[in-house]
Amino acid sequence: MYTQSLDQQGSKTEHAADAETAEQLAAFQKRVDAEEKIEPKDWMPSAYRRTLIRQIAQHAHSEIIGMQPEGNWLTRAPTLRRKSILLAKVQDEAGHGLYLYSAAETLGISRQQMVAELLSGKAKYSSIFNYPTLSWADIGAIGWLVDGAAIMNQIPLCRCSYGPYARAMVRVCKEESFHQRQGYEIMLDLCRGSDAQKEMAQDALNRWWWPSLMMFGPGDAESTHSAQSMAWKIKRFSNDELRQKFVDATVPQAEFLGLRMPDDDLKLDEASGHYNFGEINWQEFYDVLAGNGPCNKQRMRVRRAAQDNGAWVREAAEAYAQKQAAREAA
Ligand code: BYC
Repeated sequence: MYTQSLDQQGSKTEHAADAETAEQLAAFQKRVDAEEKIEPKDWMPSAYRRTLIRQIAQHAHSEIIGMQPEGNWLTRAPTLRRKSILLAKVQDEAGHGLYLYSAAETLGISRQQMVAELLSGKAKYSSIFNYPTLSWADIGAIGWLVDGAAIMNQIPLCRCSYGPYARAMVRVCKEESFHQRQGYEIMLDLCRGSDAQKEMAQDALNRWWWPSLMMFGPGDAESTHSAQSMAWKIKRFSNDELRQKFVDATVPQAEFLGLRMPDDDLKLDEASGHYNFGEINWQEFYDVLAGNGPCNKQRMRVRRAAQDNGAWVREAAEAYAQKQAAREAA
């Protein structure tokens, strides 16, 4: 019912898009500049609504697809403690996906439509989840680097101008912070272990470092949405600014582990206090976005199968809800 009324509101807004006046746009920008939160029933430019739906849906899909690489190690975690922690983490990712789908629904798109766009290949999800998890150390590297990069990107999203997204991010960030620590703890244990374990940690770092840097998106000159998203205070920092912050925070952590970063050009610039780093292989990034990463096809195949295999659960839940509603109405 709630979603339906928002859907109608959404279509009216689309219909009225041509009629957006300079006064409306200026008044909206004034609210954003004054750091007021924009709420679902407030007037907003249709392009602001579209940008948020695109970004939040992509973010939600990333959380859901992101369960796959880690899920791969649930049955092979080395101890019961590690298995229960990993189970909780993967379950958290599902929860993040659900908060985010709910936040996007407040903009007038249905969950079914978002899922359909993911399954048809129209909607993107984060490039990082198209890489394989080949060893247990990859679970450590994902927590340390992937969740670490995610936190760097998501802490500023807690101040996003759109209220429901900003509020969802507060809880997500608290959980991501725990995820990052569990990943670093795995890396620390491996690095304090045997030579073979340390080598496994180094190999995971070698494979995950560059894809983690790509998570922040293309460089600022190539980023199509950044300028407008920053003006609307959806994004608070550019892709390159966040990438630099991540590098600066992570290099000392690698040093503490006693691991080498797989980048010969990485060097601290004493004057700025920032690390200079080597050229990212953007061709690889765009290949992954085009569906040609090492695991794109597998990720989508598994997601489609999960959708099909879960159809009976959705049907049963809907039948139950209808039965309850009919009882209440009687
Ligand atoms: N992968 O203009 P730009 C997690 C696309 S989940 C794929 O800079 P924007 C976790 C971009 O969509 C982490 N596509 O875009 C879960 C655009 O294409 P379209 C996910 C990417 O939106 C489980 C085009 O490139 N986090 O933490 O201003 C386990 C041009 O880019 C990527 C989020 O989703 C990419 N990496 O900035 C563990 C955070 N980068 O849409 C951990 C929310 C760019 O025009 N999202 N593209 O066809 C954001 O902050 C922003 O959307 C981005 C990109 C910084 C990612």
